[in-house]
This record gives sequence, C-alpha cells and structure tokens, in this order.
Amino acid sequence: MSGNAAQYFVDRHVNEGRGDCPAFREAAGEKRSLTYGALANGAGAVATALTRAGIPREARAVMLVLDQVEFPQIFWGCMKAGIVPVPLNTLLATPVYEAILDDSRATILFVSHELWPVVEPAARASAHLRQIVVIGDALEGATSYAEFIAGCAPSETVDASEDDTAFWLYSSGSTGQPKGVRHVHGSLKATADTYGAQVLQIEPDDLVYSAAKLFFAYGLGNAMTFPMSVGAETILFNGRPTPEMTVQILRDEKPSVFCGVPTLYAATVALLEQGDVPDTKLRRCISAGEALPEDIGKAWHKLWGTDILDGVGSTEMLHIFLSNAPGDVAYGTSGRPVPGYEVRLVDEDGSDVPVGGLGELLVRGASAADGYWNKRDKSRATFEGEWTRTGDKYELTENGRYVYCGRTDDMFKVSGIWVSPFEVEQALSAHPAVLEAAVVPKRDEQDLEKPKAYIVLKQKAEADLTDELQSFVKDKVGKWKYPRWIDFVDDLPKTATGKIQRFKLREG
Ligand code: 3SK
Repeated sequence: MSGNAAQYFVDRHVNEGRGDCPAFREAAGEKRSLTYGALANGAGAVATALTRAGIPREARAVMLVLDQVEFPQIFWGCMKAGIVPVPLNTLLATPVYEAILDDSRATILFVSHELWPVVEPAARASAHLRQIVVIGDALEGATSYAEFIAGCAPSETVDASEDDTAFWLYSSGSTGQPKGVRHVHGSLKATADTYGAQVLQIEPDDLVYSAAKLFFAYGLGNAMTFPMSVGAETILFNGRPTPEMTVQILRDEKPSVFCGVPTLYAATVALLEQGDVPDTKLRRCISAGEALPEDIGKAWHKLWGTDILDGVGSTEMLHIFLSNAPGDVAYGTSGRPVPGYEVRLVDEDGSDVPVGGLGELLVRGASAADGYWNKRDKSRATFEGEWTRTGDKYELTENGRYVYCGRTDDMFKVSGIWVSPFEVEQALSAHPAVLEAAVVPKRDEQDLEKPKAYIVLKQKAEADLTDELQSFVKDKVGKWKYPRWIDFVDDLPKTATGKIQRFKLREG
C-alpha cells in the first residue's frame, strides 16, 4: 500500500467491501449523507478536477469550508492528487485570511458560500490564487463546486511516501502571526493508532459527533480520521455548537461518542441541570483545547453516567498525547502519556524536573509536524530533534499524572483556540479612541479563561465605549477573541524598556 493517507482512510474501505457503509451524515439543512463508496468517488472526482484545472502536485489548496459533506471530499480529493489541503478556521477576520493566502501562496480556494463575504476581499487581493471554488451557486469570478467537478471521473490516488507533506493547519503564534504547520501523510495514521485506537477506542459501530470543527486538529481527528480508521460514521453540523444545538444533536442523532471543549461542556451542563437529559447512551466523551474544570467533569458524569476523558494535544502534534483514559480518570489532571508518546518536564536550562516540580512539557511521538512553513527560527525553537516543545507548564504528581499550570508565554486559550494577547491589543490599538491596550486572561464564573482588556484612552470618552470596542475586535481578529471585560485605566504597568508587565495585570 502507498504511504498516501487517502489509500488507508478512503480507498481501503471500498477495496475491502465497505463501500456501502455510512461515513458521514449532516445534522442540519438537507441532511445529506455519504457512504464510504460515495466519499471515494467524490474525492476521486475532486482529484481529477484539480488536475484538469492545472493545479500541480504540492500546491496548496486553502479550504474555508464548514462541517458539511463537501469537506471530506475536498480534503481527501486534494490528498489523492498530491495537493496539500489547508483547512482554515472559519471564524477568522478578513485581514487574517489575507495574511494566510499570502503566506501559503495557495493557488486554489474552496469556500462555503456562507463564508464568502468575509474572505472575498482577501481572495480578490491575492497575487497567487488562480481559481476560487464556491460550495453553492457560482459567483462572479468563482466557479461553483458542482461545475468544478462536472464530468470528472474519479482518479486513482497518487503514490506518496509517508513522509511527504500531506496537509497544513494554521496555528497562531505568540505574536499573533499565523504559522502554517506542515503535517506528513504518516501522521494521520499515527494518531489513529495511538489516541484513536487506545484511548478513544473507536469501533466500527460508533457514531461520532465532534462539536470541535474539522478545521481544528482536534476536530479533524475526532470527526474524520478516527472514525474513518475503522469504518465508523460521523455526524457533521455546519452551525455554531451552542449548548441547545448540542443537546438537540445528542437527543436526535444519538451519537455513541461525543467530543467537546470545556466551555461547551460547562454551558451544556448548566442547560441540562434545568431540563431533561436526552435518552442517549454516550459510550465515550472526550475534551481538549483547555484544561477541563474538575466540577464540570463530575457534573457531566452525574448527568450521563459517562466520564469525560480530558486530554491535551497541539496542532504541532496533530492530536492528543496526554490524556485521562477509560477507567483511569482523575478530574483536574491531564492524565498520563497516551501510549506511543513520551513526555518530559524541563526547567529553563533544559534539565529534567523532578516529581512535584514545575517544568515545560516536551513531547515525543510519530505524529509531530514536519515544521512550520517559512518560519525557520520558530521551527528550530519548537522542534528540537525528536522532541516538540509545547509551551505549557506542567507538574508531575507522585502517582504519575500531569497537572496543567499555565503557559510559558502569555498565550491563552478561549474555547480551545489560542488567543494571543498581542493580537487583541493590536486590534484594540487600531481604534481611534485607544492610546494603548493590554490583554490578559481572566476566569469567568465557570472557571474558564476569557480575554480581559485594560485600556488607556486618548481622551476621556463621553460615553461607555465597551460595546463599540468589543465589536471592533470581533471584526478585526475573530469573533471569539474579543475582551469580555474592559477596564479603562490611566496607564499600564511597564518595564523600564517599555514592555507591558502583563503578570501585574493578571494578578489584578
Ligand atoms: O488543544 C488541544 O488540546 C488539542 C488537542 C488535539 C488536537 C489539537 C489541539 C490543539
């Protein structure tokens, strides 16, 4: 078998007689579905269409696509043709899309029609894009997906090595500059064989629902490669994963596996504590993105009779490498290394930290990224030989569990997605009324981190600017990054060289 991951995850099912088995079903809209056979044909048609459009091997295909049946067809279609799909976060703002189109030098863009307005100015400004394919009706200068694949017979999967670049995911760095994380074909099977098989213990009869979307490394494993590794089925939902929608999907679709993030678990617990718990047997629930508060895990267990397996992963490692496991759950900890991964805690000199001490978490495993695109210094600082630095501070307890203690830098996560204080500060500072701004994480009433801003105004405002500044940030850098609280102050604490002392603000 070729090292091309599309052979293992897509073609193998058809070759082994599982072409009629269900692979994906949509939970909203027309509720379309795909069997493994239909997926193989659809992806094969995309591969043919890409070649017909003159897109060469190794070119990047940016995907700004909602969780809908076209997503797996485009993702695997690119890989079948040896083209590199780059799924993007669908919640970003126009300037960020512009930066990514520029950085990746993508020659083709696939976009869900709902997302076209936000990416259109960036797509029109791109010096590299040769084709835009919109999922929906054709637009001026953009081909419809139906037209793009019309008349294309499915092509064979091109031969590739396990070490060939397969796809990229963009992750935001400490300066807020998005970094293209390059993953190889072999990494997808590596995560399926480790976390997927040994912690999630995915089975062919499973029906998976991941509230974390496919563009996110966590969602990509949960909702695509893990179920596809065993021929199971996934529910796709193209909307916002509110607690109400989550309960509706759990009630109506009855998944056996649910994958969420702490913010959603917390809000869903609050909702269910006021109403009925759906009559659904959840075999497995998992959480990642940020540390799961202990009381949320316990409350969920009380409601459903199922533990939440909290774990930690990264875009650089592709999926979870440290996790609680079935029958071995300690809430308030990230558990133990996933079989197949090794971790170390090191101090600032790189020396190993003893049990009970605090250190930066380093991880070693087969799914580590090949590096960042075009960012040599950052690649060298993160990928140290076989070890990948996570930037997370951890403590190892006497009984071998790891406890999260914060970030080594100022980054923090909101709803499982990195937020760079610097990026939010830059956005705030672009407002005409703002002189300077500092952003730090603050815990909300559910004990989850959200951005809080301290702002020095150019002059005293007549009216409260809170709402206006919040909308300003949402439009500039992304909807989830806006400061939930704003304090207007006379000045900011700074070092002698003018650096903001965020730790002083974090301490309140
Ligand atoms: O943030 C995490 O914990 C995570 C987990 C799996 C895959 C990717 C990420 C960022």
